[in-house]
Amino acid sequence: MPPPDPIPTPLSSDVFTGLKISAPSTSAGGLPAILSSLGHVWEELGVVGGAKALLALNQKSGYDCPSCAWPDPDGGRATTEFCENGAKAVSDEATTKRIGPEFFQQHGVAELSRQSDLWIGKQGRITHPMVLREGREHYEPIAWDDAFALLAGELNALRSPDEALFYTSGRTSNEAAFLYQLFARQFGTNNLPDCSNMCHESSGTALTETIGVGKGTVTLNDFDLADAIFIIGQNPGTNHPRMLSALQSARKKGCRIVCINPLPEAGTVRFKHPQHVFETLFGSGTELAELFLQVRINGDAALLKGIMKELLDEETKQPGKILDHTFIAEKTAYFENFAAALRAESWDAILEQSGLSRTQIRAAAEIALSSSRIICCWAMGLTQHKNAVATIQEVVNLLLLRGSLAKPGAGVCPVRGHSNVQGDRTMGILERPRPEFLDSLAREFNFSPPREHGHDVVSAIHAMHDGRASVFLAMGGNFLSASPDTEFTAAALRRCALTAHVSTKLNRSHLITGRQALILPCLGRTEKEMQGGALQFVTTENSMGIVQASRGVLDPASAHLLSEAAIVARLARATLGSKSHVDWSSLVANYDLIRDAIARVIPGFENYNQRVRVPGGFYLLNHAAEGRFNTATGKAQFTVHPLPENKLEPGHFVMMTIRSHDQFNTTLYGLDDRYRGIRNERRAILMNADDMKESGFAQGDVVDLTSHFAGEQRVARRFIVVPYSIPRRCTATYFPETNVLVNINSVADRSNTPTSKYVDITITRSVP
Ligand SMILES: Nc1nc2c(c(=O)[nH]1)N[C@H]1C(S)=C(S)[C@@H](COP(=O)(O)OP(=O)(O)OC[C@H]3O[C@@H](n4cnc5c(=O)[nH]c(N)nc54)[C@H](O)[C@@H]3O)O[C@H]1N2
Ligand SMILES: Nc1nc2c(c(=O)[nH]1)N[C@H]1C(S)=C(S)[C@@H](COP(=O)(O)OP(=O)(O)OC[C@H]3O[C@@H](n4cnc5c(=O)[nH]c(N)nc54)[C@H](O)[C@@H]3O)O[C@H]1N2
Ligand SMILES: [Mo]
Repeated sequence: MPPPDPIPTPLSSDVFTGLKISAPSTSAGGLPAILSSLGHVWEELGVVGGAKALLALNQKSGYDCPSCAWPDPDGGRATTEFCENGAKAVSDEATTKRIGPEFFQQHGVAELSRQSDLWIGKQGRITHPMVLREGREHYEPIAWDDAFALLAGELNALRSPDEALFYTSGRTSNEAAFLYQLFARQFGTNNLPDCSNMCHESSGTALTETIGVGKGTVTLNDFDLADAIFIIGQNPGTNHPRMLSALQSARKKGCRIVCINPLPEAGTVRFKHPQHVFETLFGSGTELAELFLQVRINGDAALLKGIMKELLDEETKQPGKILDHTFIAEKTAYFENFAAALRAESWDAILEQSGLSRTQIRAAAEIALSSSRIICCWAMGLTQHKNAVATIQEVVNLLLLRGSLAKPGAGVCPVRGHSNVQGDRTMGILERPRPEFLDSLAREFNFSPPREHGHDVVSAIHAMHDGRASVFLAMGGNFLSASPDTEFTAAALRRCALTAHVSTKLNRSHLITGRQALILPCLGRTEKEMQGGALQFVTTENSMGIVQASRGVLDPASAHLLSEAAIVARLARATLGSKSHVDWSSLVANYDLIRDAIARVIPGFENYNQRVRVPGGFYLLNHAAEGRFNTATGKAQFTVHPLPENKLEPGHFVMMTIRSHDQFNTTLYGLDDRYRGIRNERRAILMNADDMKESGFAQGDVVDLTSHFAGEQRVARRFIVVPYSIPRRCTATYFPETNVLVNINSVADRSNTPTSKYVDITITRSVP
């Protein structure tokens, strides 16, 4: 029997902050973006420190931006190759504010839990390792050796290594990630859940099966060569602002851009390049998208089928002119099955589910049929649905029909989130490792890695919840707030013997803990890493498979911080002792040695140390980009999927949880969602004005949201209704305030990703 839960600690603050609404922006970037970034930088860093940090950002001799995973241009980099959000991410990490032992002595965990996420995040960098002992209200300082001994003791007391969970968030460098997975496997488990499980897991699953690699196949150069770019379920103006420069440049070369989104997101419509001063001040910006399709939430599969039906019809009218028959014959499998199933699909269902007209779908099809080089980009709008894997495979189907793969200017582009989430996976952070990877790890380090698959995020939460796992260690991230079903996840974490977080800043996961808890404060990407008397650099892989060096430039926030790699090495020594034959101390004293080991274990990393020292780094091999498909048939595969069932009962709505402009995942920089014209408030629900009228709501009404899944309900109270341009019966709220509504069992087929973009809700007026 699990022990009864202690008095529940608040999981969030539900205080309103004072909503202000204005018209949504029609363009992104420009002067407001510059002013907004400088404001954040000065507030956190002061003018001098801010300039130093920003000048090194994304320079070939500097550090990799800790914000998103969008690549840097290959050629000369502007001295300001950063964006508003990069600047905010840097100031958030490089802030001059500090929280040390006095702070924790002053504030207990229950008190801290009542604060808002914004307040918690703004307190500053954590300076000392801290421990929360059983039954105590306050974290106390602990010496590093004692912290490692405590964690090692709990790990070694487990009945089985599979009762330990080793979570990773995607900021961790290749070097730290490689050591971390090695430690977990030498300890004896593949329990390596990571943020990808909630993010692009569906893309990895879909692509591996159809084209044989789980990554994108295009690079930035391809953007300049594309005839058409489809941007599906992604908000680059806010989440990948540097992508807009690539789109702008493609547009100027005549590329046609299509945006598919339930919301008319700023930036994809019109964009002012913040680094082109003249344009920023005086220009009206470039019109990026020529076609915007305001699809219903999860109507993408229907829309894609519609576009492809038009292509098949047109092929019947102009035989041999529309489909790329040579490519289909030589490079693909299962075309006939696919075409037969698609012909049988009904237009009624397609129109109904997509919420679009036949004319709109025809317009998209016309762009597809007149473009021989097509790139499809997507992000969370496609990956976080029950049928996510299937929808992404429809994207692949579309590209295969037009032969838009494995040639310049064409291919798949899943746009990754965290700056090194792709690299962490390449380094072996994955709960279902491939046998060849384990074989080579075994050879290099002379041990037998566990072969059974481990837990992903959702199954890790279940395991903690029912007592099958009880030590939780996180390499970065904010597991409680980022995970679905906040109350359920909180109960799971509280049942652990120990929860421990390697972190730069305080977050809610430090406040909802196991019987004991540790905060292990680490260096961030912007800081100098000294090991073995020498300055080290780390490496990362961006969204397009480019691996490059990152060198911090700032002095560490505190003399007590360790690097993530050093934390893993010391923990491994404390836990494994003489059972491990790895020379952890030497590896961590010289990161070149870690990279040499990576070079021997992971294909594509040969001569890692030499190649990554070349400014700009190197591209990893991508067989699919070269036309070699490592699938069951050795070809790229067409796949057949039924239309998803998006059934809503009368009075129900579908809710997507999205990012505002002032946040990086669970880290809040501020309370404004500037481009959408929603300021100073995050507890808002965006609704269609006709739906509001029909349900009797007016702007500013305060409502409670109830989610419904498999007969279970979850409630989130006090949200303010805001009318917005969104299809009927679709609504939007901000992540993570509404994670409490995402049922733990509502996951994508096969990728097990929480369906954060499809929550079935009812909306009722709050009782004051
Ligand atoms: N500034 C900033 N940058 C970030 C992040 C951040 O929080 N802040 N997070 C990083 C991370 S980890 C990630 S994964 C990425 C996330 O980048 P995005 O995927 O752009 O982020 P979301 O806000 O989740 O936006 C999803 C978009 O999909 C749309 N959408 C939702 N449901 C559907 C649907 O059913 N169909 C279609 N077609 N569209 C839909 C929404 O309207 C929204 O525009 O950004 C990364 N970069
Ligand atoms: N409802 C809903 N839920 C979602 C999503 C959604 O769209 N909707 N998106 C999902 C997605 S795409 C993702 S990727 C996950 C994100 O999940 P996570 O990656 O777990 O969450 P973050 O908010 O990015 O983590 C922020 C914390 O990381 C720590 N940190 C920052 N920098 C460093 C560093 O350099 N080293 C270390 N060790 N720690 C550091 C800080 O303590 C900070 O508080 O959330 C997922 N959850
Ligand atoms: Mo993500």
